[in-house]
Amino acid sequence: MAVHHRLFWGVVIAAIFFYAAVPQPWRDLISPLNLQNHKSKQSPYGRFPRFNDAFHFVPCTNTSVLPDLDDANPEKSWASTFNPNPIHWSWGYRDPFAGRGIYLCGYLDLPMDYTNASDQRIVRLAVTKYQVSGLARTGSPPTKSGQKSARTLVIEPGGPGGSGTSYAWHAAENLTQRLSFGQYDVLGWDPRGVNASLPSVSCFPYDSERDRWSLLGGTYRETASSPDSQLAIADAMNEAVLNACREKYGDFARFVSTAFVARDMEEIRKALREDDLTAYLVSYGTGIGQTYANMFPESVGRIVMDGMEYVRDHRLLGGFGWTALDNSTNAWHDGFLGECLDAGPDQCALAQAKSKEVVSVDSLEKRMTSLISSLLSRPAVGYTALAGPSLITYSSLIDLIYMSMYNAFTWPELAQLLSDLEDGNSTLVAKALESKRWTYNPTHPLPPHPLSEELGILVICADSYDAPQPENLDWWGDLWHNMTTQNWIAGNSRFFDVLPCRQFKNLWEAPAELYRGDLNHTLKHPVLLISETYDPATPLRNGRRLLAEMGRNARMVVHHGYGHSSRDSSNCTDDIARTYLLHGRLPEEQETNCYANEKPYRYKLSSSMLQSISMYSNGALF
Ligand SMILES: *[C@@H]1O[C@H](CO)[C@@H](O)[C@H](O)[C@H]1NC(C)=O
Ligand SMILES: *[C@@H]1O[C@H](CO)[C@@H](O)[C@H](O)[C@H]1NC(C)=O
Ligand SMILES: *[C@@H]1O[C@H](CO)[C@@H](O)[C@H](O)[C@H]1NC(C)=O
Ligand SMILES: *[C@@H]1O[C@H](CO)[C@@H](O)[C@H](O)[C@H]1NC(C)=O
Ligand SMILES: *[C@@H]1O[C@H](CO)[C@@H](O)[C@H](O)[C@H]1NC(C)=O
Ligand SMILES: *[C@@H]1O[C@H](CO)[C@@H](O)[C@H](O)[C@H]1NC(C)=O
Ligand SMILES: *[C@@H]1O[C@H](CO)[C@@H](O)[C@H](O)[C@H]1NC(C)=O
Ligand SMILES: *[C@@H]1O[C@H](CO)[C@@H](O)[C@H](O)[C@H]1NC(C)=O
Ligand SMILES: CC(=O)N[C@H]1CO[C@H](CO)[C@@H](O)[C@@H]1O
Repeated sequence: MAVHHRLFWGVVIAAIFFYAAVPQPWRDLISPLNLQNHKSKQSPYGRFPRFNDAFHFVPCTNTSVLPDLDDANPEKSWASTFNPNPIHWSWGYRDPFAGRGIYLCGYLDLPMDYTNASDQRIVRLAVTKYQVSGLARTGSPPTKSGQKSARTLVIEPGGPGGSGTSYAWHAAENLTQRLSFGQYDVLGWDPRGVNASLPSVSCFPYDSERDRWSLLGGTYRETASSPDSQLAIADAMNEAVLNACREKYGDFARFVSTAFVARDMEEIRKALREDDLTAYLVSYGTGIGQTYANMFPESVGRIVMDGMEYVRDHRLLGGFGWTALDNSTNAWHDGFLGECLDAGPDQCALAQAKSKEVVSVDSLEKRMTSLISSLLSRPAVGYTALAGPSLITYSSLIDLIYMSMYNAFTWPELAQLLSDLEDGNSTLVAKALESKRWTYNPTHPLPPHPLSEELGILVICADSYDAPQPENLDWWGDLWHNMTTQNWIAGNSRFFDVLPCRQFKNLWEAPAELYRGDLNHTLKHPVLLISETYDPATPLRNGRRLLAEMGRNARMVVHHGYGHSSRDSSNCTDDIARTYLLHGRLPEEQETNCYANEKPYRYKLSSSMLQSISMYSNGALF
């Protein structure tokens, strides 16, 4: 969230800076004379929203907030938020004279229940589009400027629960460059229940309440003196949280399944007036993509999925959790530790020998294991100026390690922090935990809405609703044991994602729609899958199984690199994705191997920038 604000404000500040710096002709069109026309709602670029625009787009400002669901005339309320003064708009970073792109904000109203025409309720989806050609000035001769691109790259960052509008703010300019040489507009939306879309699901009235709660709930199995009683506590807490969701949102949980999200994406395609869909879908977004492609095979244009899920697993009880467990410990061993030693002590603090012994991957792994397990009997203590006293627990440290496996760009930092902790200095780890773990920051003003955190659980549990469920907790206790034994890094975190499903069924009727068909429909155009060898959340095995089922309706890049999705950049992967998105051409072979350009601990600045941009999707669910 902090990251989003930084970039958002960056845009505003850049716009002010440009105003001061630009020469005369540009100043003319944003001169104070033009700026005073607030009442007429005229701008040098005309009026917004444009006539007949299904998304009601207006240039984004820092005050673009969607009209409430109970607003009797939302279009009018929205139109009145239009600020005709272009200095308040969010322009792209590029030179203001050379085809400035612009961020447009809008919304799409869709049925809450697609399966019941007599249910009048709607969801209002927040949409942010980066239009690469910028805007055309009123009265200027028609050019490409101000027009939508031939295809629009629809993006989705995953989750479930990730915000597509935030993703657009962070990444649209990079993505259009990387994936289309700047040819395509980029559109992100907040899925139903998420962030700025309405309703937005937060079952806690304030983020601080959720923080408190998570302190109790996030306890790892290894630290519990009695796993059974710890499980009973976690289960009761889940019941309380889901019950709060039902109190606050009624039957909404019946309408958030991935099948409905796929229908929303089809409505977005129609609103764009494009014959078929062009998209870049990441992580859980690939689950939306697989479902979409098989529900709407005739609408499949050029769809790239990156960080592969296999949605058949999500139909099974706990599947969303256990399907993720294959490779995070490989990433730790071969990547975090192995590449550390390859890079050497100048790049990685842990490569420094602490005794006369030569450091090997195995000896380093032993040292780390004993450091981490030492926290089982007693947490380490720390201090931060912001929070005061702090504890470094076994559970919180492993949470941090798991998060870091998502993005190899963070590894030097993690190595330094573990090395310091080993030497008895907890300053860095306390600071990292403080910034990663808590949402509420008492020094910041209270945000207008709490985060839509609980939406993710509702989607995961809706998608596995019809799986047979054991009555008692024993099966779940077994699953917890199995998952944490298989994977000490991801096992607990992934188990906590699925345990709430035990309670979901007691609180809601069946979801209005679940897609249960095959995944091998014949598509209008084949899709491109990108699946990573060391992905800590979406293992290569998932991509392979989907590819086997889809056959010639898909091709796959096996991306040899670290981290979640293809953020460990590879020119080979990018070239294949771009050729496909721009020209519709795919490799002949089912699988193509691509290798990351660089190695962890040795990234150059250019790719570090890309990495930090994508660090946004670093949440535990993604
Ligand atoms: C929006 O940005 C303007 C500066 O462009 C600032 O004066 C105003 O306070 C901001 N409004 C909000 C709600 O942040
Ligand atoms: C359809 O919606 C109507 C109006 O809200 C409601 O009364 C009815 O129960 C719904 N039917 C189903 C099958 O959900
Ligand atoms: C990504 O965007 C940032 C900020 O606009 C820019 O500095 C960087 O060069 C971009 N990277 C790519 C690969 O386009
Ligand atoms: C990922 O996990 C699978 C299944 O456990 C294993 O066969 C494969 O070797 C692992 N990949 C890597 C790169 O270690
Ligand atoms: C602990 O680490 C911090 C951060 O690197 C450093 O500023 C501090 O001096 C260290 N403390 C001691 C006692 O070495
Ligand atoms: C746990 O693992 C055991 C041994 O592989 C297996 O028999 C059992 O079905 C698993 N239980 C669950 C709930 O996954
Ligand atoms: C899809 O796979 C199923 C088996 O799972 C098979 O019966 C069906 O014929 C396949 N459909 C197509 C279009 O290949
Ligand atoms: C990847 O492409 C960039 C931009 O074209 C180039 O500068 C870089 O050298 C390439 N890297 C590799 C490893 O091919
Ligand atoms: C309305 C709302 O909740 N908006 C949030 C969407 O997500 C971004 C990034 O997390 C927040 O900054 C917004 O406040």
